Amino acid sequence: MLARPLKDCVRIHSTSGTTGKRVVAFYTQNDIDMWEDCCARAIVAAGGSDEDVVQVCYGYGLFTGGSGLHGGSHKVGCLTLPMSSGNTKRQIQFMMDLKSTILCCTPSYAAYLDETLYDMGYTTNDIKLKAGIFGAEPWTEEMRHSIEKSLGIKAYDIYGLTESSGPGVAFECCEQNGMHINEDNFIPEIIDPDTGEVLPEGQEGELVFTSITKEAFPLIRYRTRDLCVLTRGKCSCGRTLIKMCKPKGRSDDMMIIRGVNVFPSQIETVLIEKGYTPNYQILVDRVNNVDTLDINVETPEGTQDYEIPAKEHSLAKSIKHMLGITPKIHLVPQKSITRSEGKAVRVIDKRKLHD
Ligand code: DLL
Repeated sequence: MLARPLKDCVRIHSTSGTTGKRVVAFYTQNDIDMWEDCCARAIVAAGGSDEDVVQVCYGYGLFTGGSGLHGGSHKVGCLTLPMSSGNTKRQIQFMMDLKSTILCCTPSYAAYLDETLYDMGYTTNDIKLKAGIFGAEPWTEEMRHSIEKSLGIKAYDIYGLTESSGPGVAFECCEQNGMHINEDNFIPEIIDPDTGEVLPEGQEGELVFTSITKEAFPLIRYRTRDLCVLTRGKCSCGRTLIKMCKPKGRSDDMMIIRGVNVFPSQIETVLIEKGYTPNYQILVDRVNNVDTLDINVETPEGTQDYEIPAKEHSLAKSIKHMLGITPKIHLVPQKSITRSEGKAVRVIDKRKLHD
């Protein structure tokens, strides 16, 4: 899929390949410049300027998150901390010592950093963060509010995919209500994932991109598998770029459990609304030809042992209300669910192993 001789290319990035075939994307210098401009716009839209200290905790290396936001931060003239992900206590130390003002990482890692900050005995009074630019995985409005409240920041969404360059295809502005697509570089369309038919503005379907300016790895009506809605309207920030809503999940993320379509984000919404942390694990299996849905959730602080069955029952009832099927809830000890430093793995679908 390379559209330029290799000698014109200056970089590659790649997807992890854990959920399918690994994609290797190539970049010319112009491609890198365009991509970094897109990320710079995201930082400015989140209130960033050359006065800011940007802590980049997306992974560096083959993943596009680290390099993309790093390049954008340079373009804006921010002081850039190329932390990459991991070494969470050190992240907190740098955040305090260098007075980071903008945090860039996955939303699940932001939640982990937040938890670690408090575990280390600090509070938001000890840090100077004002904004976070979080993306690379689906996250709910409930998770946004929870992170904003706990870290005392504004949390902005950012979207992109390796095939399109990386983060920065779309970014949120001060309205925090959908992401502006960089239409001078990417033409978006929404299609019906089953028929391929282009759907009118405002209807939900699969997001498709055509790149206008990419040289080495151009996209022509590239299917992202992300389900979303496009809306064009007046934005209070003054930008006229079309907006995409938060992706509702990937068409290939959707689980069909006992015939019901289930997205992990629906479960996350209920958990956070009911005061649980966003640390959970969804286990799907098939026993005697019947699908089973088990959800491990960490027990809220201060819960007495005798309260656990009632809490599990009440949570199962709320999720049944949302999904129409009853899950088995297991309240597990606090901090027993592995924290993610990059994209969180929330679903283990054992049915795929049997098939
Ligand atoms: O995740 C690029 C990225 C890095 C975006 C950092 C934002 C921040 P991939 O690893 O190729 O690239 O994964 C792309 O991740 O098709 C979506 O399914 C999902 N995704 C990315 N951003 C969001 C988001 C990077 N803001 C795939 N909300 C995409 C929901 C997202 N899903």
